[in-house]
Amino acid sequence: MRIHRIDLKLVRLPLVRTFRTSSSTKDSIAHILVRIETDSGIGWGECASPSDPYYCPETTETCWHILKDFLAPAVIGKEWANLDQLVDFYRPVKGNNFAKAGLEIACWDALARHEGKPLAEVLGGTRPEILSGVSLGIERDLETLFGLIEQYLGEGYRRIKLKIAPGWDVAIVRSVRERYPEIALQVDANSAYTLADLDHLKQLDAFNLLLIEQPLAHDDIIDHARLQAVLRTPVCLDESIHSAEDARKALDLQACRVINIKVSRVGGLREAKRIHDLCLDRGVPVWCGGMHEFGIGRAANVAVSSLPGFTLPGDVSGSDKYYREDLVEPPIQADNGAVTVPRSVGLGYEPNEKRIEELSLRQWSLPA
Ligand code: OSB
Ligand code: MG
Repeated sequence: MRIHRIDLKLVRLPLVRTFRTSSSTKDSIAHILVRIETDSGIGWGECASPSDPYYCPETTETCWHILKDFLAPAVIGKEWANLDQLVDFYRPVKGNNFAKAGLEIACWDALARHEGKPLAEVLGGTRPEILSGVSLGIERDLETLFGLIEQYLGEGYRRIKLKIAPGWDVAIVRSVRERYPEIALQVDANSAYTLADLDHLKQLDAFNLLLIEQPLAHDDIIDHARLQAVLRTPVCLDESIHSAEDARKALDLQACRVINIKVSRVGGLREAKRIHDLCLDRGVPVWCGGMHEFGIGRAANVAVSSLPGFTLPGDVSGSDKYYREDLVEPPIQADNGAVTVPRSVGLGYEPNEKRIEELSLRQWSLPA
């Protein structure tokens, strides 16, 4: 397979609801779409980097730069038969995983379409449907949060994740747990705490949480191990894990008992699968995290979530949780908290090219 054309398109969509975490606030999402043409068909990918460097060091603009000036030139015109060979062409590029994932997903889509198979099947997925939860941001007050929980439980979502931060943590979680004693509930701190908060964080042990996600620094696995040693609740790492090697080291250190696998944070589906395989081998549960992807990136999340080790509900919600109108047909739908894994070829959802064209704020192509 040979890529002879690469198009980058920057698209922005308003979120149906402002999303606030301990590290950022956003009311719209701008992602770079990657479209490739190969000698055996096309492929689509999505670069799900936030616009600001508050979740990770990358931004939309660094992704644009790395894709345009390094990744696209590294792969164009080269012959490859599988993703291992493709990834080798840009191996010299360190880091920049969100940029890499955008291109890599497009290559998986092209490969799956070429083989005439659904992406999930090419990855080795076994689940006919995946389990969905929702991630709820920090809200103005508890009543507003209750309203949202009520809505999503009503829609059948299988678990609720609450964003927490100092001032919006123990008391909020206690109230939610008192109101909903039985629901699957977890929290995500996005690195809002340090070991100085250890006694405070220990209070979360009282609420029967599935896990506490990334309580400490984005680049730490040492302090997380110290925290996990005194917490009953499983620690789940998000920001700290960029590769299967990171996952191995974190598990060896007992820095966590669960891993959130985000396709974009780890540089694509190939590395996501490697982390999955490692965790499955070690009996460590994983789930699929999200970055408010449009339908293209979320289709990749659906496909990877079909692997057998994704035993916990993920942040792969229906399109309507995020956008009034998504970029794919049909929109991604969660029925009773489950998304059916598509059986059609490639990503399994068709990008609406006309709408994408209309919405593109900036375009770049190689060759020009
Ligand atoms: O930490 O998981 C996170 C969104 C943007 C950046 C970081 C995170 C999130 C979410 C929402 O929690 C996940 C989603 O629904 O796509
Ligand atoms: Mg997270």
